[in-house]
Amino acid sequence: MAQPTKKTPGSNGGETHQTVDGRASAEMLTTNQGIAVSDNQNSLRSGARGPTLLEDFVLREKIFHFDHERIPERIVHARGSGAHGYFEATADISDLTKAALFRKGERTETFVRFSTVAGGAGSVDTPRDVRGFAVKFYTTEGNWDLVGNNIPVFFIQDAIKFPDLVHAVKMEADRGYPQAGSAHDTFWDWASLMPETTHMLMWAMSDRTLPRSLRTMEGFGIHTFVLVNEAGESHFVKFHWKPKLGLQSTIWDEALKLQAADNDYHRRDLFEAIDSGNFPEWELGIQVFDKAFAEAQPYDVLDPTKLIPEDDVPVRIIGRLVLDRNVDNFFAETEQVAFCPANIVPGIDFSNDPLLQGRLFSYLDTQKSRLGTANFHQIPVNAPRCPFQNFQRDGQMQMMVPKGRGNYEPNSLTDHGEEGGPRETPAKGFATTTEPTGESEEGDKLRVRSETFADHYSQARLFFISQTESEQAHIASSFVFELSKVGLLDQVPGRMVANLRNVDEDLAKRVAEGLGIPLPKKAPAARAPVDMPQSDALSIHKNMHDTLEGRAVGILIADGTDATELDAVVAAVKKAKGKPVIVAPKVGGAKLSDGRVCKADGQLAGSPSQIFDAVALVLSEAGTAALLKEGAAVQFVMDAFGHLKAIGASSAARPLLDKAGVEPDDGVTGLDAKFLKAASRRFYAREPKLRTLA
Ligand code: HDE
Repeated sequence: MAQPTKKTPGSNGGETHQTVDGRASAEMLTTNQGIAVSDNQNSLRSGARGPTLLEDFVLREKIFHFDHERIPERIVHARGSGAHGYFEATADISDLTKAALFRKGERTETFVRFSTVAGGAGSVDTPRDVRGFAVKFYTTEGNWDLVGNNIPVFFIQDAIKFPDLVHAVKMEADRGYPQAGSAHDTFWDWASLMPETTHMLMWAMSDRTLPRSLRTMEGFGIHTFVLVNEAGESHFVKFHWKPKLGLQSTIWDEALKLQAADNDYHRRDLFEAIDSGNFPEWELGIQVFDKAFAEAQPYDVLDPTKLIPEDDVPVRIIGRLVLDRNVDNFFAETEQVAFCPANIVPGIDFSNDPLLQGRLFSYLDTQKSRLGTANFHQIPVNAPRCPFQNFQRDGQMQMMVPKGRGNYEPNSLTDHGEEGGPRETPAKGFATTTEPTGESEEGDKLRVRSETFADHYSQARLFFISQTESEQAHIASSFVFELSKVGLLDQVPGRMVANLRNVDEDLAKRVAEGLGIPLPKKAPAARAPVDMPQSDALSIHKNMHDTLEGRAVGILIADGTDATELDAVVAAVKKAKGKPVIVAPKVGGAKLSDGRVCKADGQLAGSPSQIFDAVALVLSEAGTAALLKEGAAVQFVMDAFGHLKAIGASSAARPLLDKAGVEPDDGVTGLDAKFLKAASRRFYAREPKLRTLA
């Protein structure tokens, strides 16, 4: 019979159990009370065909626990992927901040969660949506959470509008759809009535919301924060994450098809990259500015719908973030991680951004309903790595065992030889600073919006004029697509286009034409927009790196594929740090020219080219002839061409290229060095030949 077991104190069931005689028995299945289970297949019943007995504590406990396995999903950012890593400070910024994590050379453990915003936890990875980029730094001075997005501005200026934004964008209240996308009545009804959303809408309609990978998107703290140095001097700061691999996005048709091809496209990509040792990396950059700069700008630096152009305040790189460990358990870590913008450490402080101020309350509050207890900070993924102690007591799920009578303050218990507990530390403790503006928090109680927040269009225009021609066409086409989905409310598209006329007349005309509606009268602007010089930092295309690193090449083979040619392509892709993925009609593989059977990584029918960054067709004449009759093979090539990807092909594969309608251009090559170069980028110049964009 199995030995009774008892848990090692503090263990969580995943750790080693001890038998009473000291033998480790991690392999032994037990109840939550440590009772060894003898039969996990059959419940206890009265007779072989009789009723189940209430006495069966093994069954009851198992079903009871199962019934409670889910917790409420996040109201926003429900679908996410997390990973562990570290942050390393690479520059000396002690003149700006006393925060220990920014001491040059300091390494800080981190946990990062990326997310979509609108969809539920089980939705897909690739809708057009903003991505969350939340980083928890377990610093030696306590946890700092930088809870940002992949877009540097936000939809609204004041926290009081957040529930309206979220209600409007999430699935409609009566019908429960659409899941995860903004292309529906209620979102555009609301957005077209809120001119302050215009700048963010420009970003949302751009390819920024269609990232190729979580590894190839930027992150932003969005709000203006404050850095405080040892002398108590403060500066304004904006935080930026810049991906080491540069920026990459998909295009709309590809994103749509990805939703069908792989619901977990981003989650899988992140997990596999880390698993294979290709650790995703970002640089942390800061834009630092003072009161004089802030006051000289045509916008308010406290307005979260505005960015600070990098041309005005360059981004200074101060550290790097490396994600080098996947989670051990999705629920325990990625689901239970609790971010809170109010988690801040000495040396960093909040500004008076009214959106940030609202967030400081919300996140703490939401964790109580999600995680069910005020003690959620004790969950391993949330617990600070530095010591933490105070007089907060008890509550559901208290995991710690505070000792002694000292649970109030002040006390004189130490004078009597007892544990008195911790004391406040004026010299080291967090002290709130005044903003660099020296703005006083005193004032009349008013429900107002500062006049300095009134210009809603200048930066939307700045964004549009900073894009390449192809990016501008994508933005115009996205507006057309999204507004074409607005059904019942026929005044909405016109209202939206009326706003867009304040951004760019050409954009407004293109959208109106695409929708087939007359150009409406320009919406009155609360404050007349001003022209700002265009900024390259705002474009994806101008910030792409020509590299194969981190990119996947789909290599299509069939019976008869030349073995030498295949080996050479695979080796070359690997050498360039790309990921070769063999695709064949049968996953069991194809018989190569030398008689060898090459196993496939994916079957053609389930591995469409949208999951790759470039494709190679390594085919013999016979193999090509066979694939010409295979719809999935023709589609594979057609989509690679349509999604502006490089196609390298054996000369024998020509008939397949012809059947797929591939026309020669720089992205269509042989299987030589030219292909590797082409596979490092996309061919946006091809697009106007393939589809009509607005
Ligand atoms: Fe959030 N947001 N938010 N948000 N947010 C949440 O917190 C909220 C805002 C962001 O991976 C919630 O734990 C309010 C801006 C990310 O776990 C909730 C307001 C930005 C994540 C919440 C904002 C964000 C959240 C839902 C307006 C970019 C995911 C569950 C005042 C700077 C974090 C949760 C993760 C999550 C509230 C605005 C980013 C309800 C009230 C602006 C990345 O507390």
